[in-house]
Amino acid sequence: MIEKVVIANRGEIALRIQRACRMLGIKTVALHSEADREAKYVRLADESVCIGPARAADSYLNIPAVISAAEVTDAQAIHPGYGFLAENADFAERVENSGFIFIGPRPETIRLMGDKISAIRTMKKAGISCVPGSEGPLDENDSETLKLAARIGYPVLIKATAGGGGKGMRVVRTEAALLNSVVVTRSEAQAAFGNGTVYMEKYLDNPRHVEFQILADKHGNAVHLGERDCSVQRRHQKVVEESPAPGIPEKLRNKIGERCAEACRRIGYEGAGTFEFLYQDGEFYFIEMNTRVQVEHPVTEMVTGVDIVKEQIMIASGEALSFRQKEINLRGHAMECRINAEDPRSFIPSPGRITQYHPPGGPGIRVDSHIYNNYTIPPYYDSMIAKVIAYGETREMAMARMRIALSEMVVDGVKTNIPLHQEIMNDAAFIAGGVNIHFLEKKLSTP
Ligand code: MV4
Repeated sequence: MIEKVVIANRGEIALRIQRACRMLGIKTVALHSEADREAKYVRLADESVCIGPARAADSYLNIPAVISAAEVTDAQAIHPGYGFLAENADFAERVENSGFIFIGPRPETIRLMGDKISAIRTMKKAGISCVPGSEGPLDENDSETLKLAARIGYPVLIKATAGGGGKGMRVVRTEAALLNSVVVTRSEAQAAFGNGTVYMEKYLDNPRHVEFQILADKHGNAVHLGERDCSVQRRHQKVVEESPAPGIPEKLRNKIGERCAEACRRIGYEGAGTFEFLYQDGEFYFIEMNTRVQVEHPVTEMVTGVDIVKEQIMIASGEALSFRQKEINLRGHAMECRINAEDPRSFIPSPGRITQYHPPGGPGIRVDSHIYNNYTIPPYYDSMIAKVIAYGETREMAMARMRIALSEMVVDGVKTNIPLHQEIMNDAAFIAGGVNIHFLEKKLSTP
């Protein structure tokens, strides 16, 4: 059994993981950089270890330092959170080879899903529909590439197999532009990821980003926890997420969710995971799988009542899931606003000292945040300072509570995107529900 967990992360997720550990009676070790000495998650942990200088590459990404911290504190397991080392298969492997439990899927699974071509191949075999495209990498045979694009139909998208999250992609609208785009995407991917392998998909013009949450244990049990709509984004950074996705028929949700769970059983997936889909014209197309807990997991927790981080730890310690699919019922609606310390119009980060902090509250409001009065937001990391999550019996109720929460929330001393969230919550298209991935950028470009 796990008695002590090292939390290899910072900020709100470090605090979130501590809370799950506490629920299980597990001791926590906070790791921190020199810039995070005063952090709340360090103060609240049972123990803490400074693992290096402010720069993430010298601390939160320093694999030997993280593993040494687990050794000196005599911990049994390491939780990577999201970002940093969370989807680094080599890290997971070194954690296991050093005798610790990695709280997440097996290293081979992380590696399989980290390569988008092998992820798509795997899911296609498991009966999950994918975007029409190349069956694998594009080769050096230009006439084959041209033929393929003609068969798929323009526009097409060239994607790097090592990419994801929006890096290493290129839309191609005409045959004349195709071969040059392949060359350019390949060399960009080689430079960015050390892997120039690219593949082709039909470019979907106005999809929504809808993702399914799954949990799978080491005993062959897997369930889905419904879906989240994450279409409100800017430059591949999600801004608002909600569950369930507006307008998805229950039968379709159950069908896609069950296929995801079945795919997990087939590949022996272990832990929490997310299947990312594009949803357009009533059809789901799988694009990527995330093998970590996600920032937006609370909206799923609110509508299912499942503590996803607690389940991750229980699964890693070898326990069987304590519930079956039929015991998972989606109830009500939840919405999350990511509060960033940034200029609400220019999006330039706004680090510095928080002179006043008043979090919102009341029925159906959850705030996941590591900030406090007089806390200084360091300039080295992500600018997200809080997640405000609103629950309601209906989407309208959740939105109404979110508007009140945003109006109550005070963060002084730094700029925040709270005004942007207020605009979104009052936007007619957003209120109607079901906006696509271009909604926010279009809204921001119209004066
Ligand atoms: C696509 C697409 C349209 N067609 N694939 C962007 C990040 C990566 N996760 C996949 N992405 C996309 N893949 C096809 N075949 C449009 C996007 C996309 C996107 C996807 C989800 C959320 C936001 C997005 C913003 C721009 C482009």
